[in-house]
Amino acid sequence: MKSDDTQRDIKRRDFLKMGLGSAAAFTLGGLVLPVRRTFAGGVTVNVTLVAESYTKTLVDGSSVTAWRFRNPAGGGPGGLDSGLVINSDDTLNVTVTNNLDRPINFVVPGLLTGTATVAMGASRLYSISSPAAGSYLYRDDTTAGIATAMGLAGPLVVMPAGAGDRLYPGGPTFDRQYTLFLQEIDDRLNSAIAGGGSYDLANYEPNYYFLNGLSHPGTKGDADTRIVMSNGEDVAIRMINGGTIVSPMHYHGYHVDVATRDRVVETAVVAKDTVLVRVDECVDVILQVDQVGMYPLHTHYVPGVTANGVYVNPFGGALTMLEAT
Ligand SMILES: [Cu+2]
Repeated sequence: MKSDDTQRDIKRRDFLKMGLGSAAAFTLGGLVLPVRRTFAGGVTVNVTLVAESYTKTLVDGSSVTAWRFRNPAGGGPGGLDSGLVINSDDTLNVTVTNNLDRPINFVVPGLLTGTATVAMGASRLYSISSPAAGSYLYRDDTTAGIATAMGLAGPLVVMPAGAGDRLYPGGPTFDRQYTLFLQEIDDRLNSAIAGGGSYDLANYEPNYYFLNGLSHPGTKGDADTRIVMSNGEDVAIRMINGGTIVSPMHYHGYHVDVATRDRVVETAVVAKDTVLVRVDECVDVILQVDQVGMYPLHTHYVPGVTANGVYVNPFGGALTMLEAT
């Protein structure tokens, strides 16, 4: 689908509506991360995350009660209310304050599991030292998936110490990097949980889809979520699935090389147009920009580019733009 009519239509429309965006640093957890930088590193990073319920406005104007980790010191990429960037020789101290209606915990698959819960109204310290470089997510694992489905999750990026332009020590270099945090909402679940009820995840069928907490067209209007590039660059894109369903992410206009899946280096690298991102999985890819233009990047699960099953604007879900000049 590199040059289908739909894509050309979107491209024309977007050029008319958007103009050209500027290159974006991404801001996570109150730490500004320029796209290419070597950190001093070796420091202790202290962060507070407040687990809380809030009202999330959806792209079709409806709203739901959702859960989030909110960092009072600053939000994550896009519409996320937290997101963390540290260096691989740092120590990360996360104090979780639980303002939800049940105990939760804080885990980082691949780094920190089996942690103690934090009771309602209480706070607990979770600590990580010298993590391996790569992309991670944090979430709860004591509510049988309900908290994650409610949105209680966020991205953690660990940069290799002394090599801020690489995904991992000795790995491929990049000129820019972006993080796309994949989530979705089944508003029936959110309503049931917010109302004090329960929900059988066997019936889970999401109807709203997000990249960095945003749905199209909010995605392409956001400096963290619109993938702005220059011809000739290598761009790292971290796709982190903090949701509850698998997402096949389709790149128009370009092929990408999968560098790592869950921090494991991909050995048989084949240029791909569509990359599967499983639940809980972090897939880092390198996009070699070999042409100028504007192309969509989206989930190829068709309900995922709608809002409650309806095409709006003309899409309403997990779709953003790749834009190279
Ligand atoms: Cu496509």
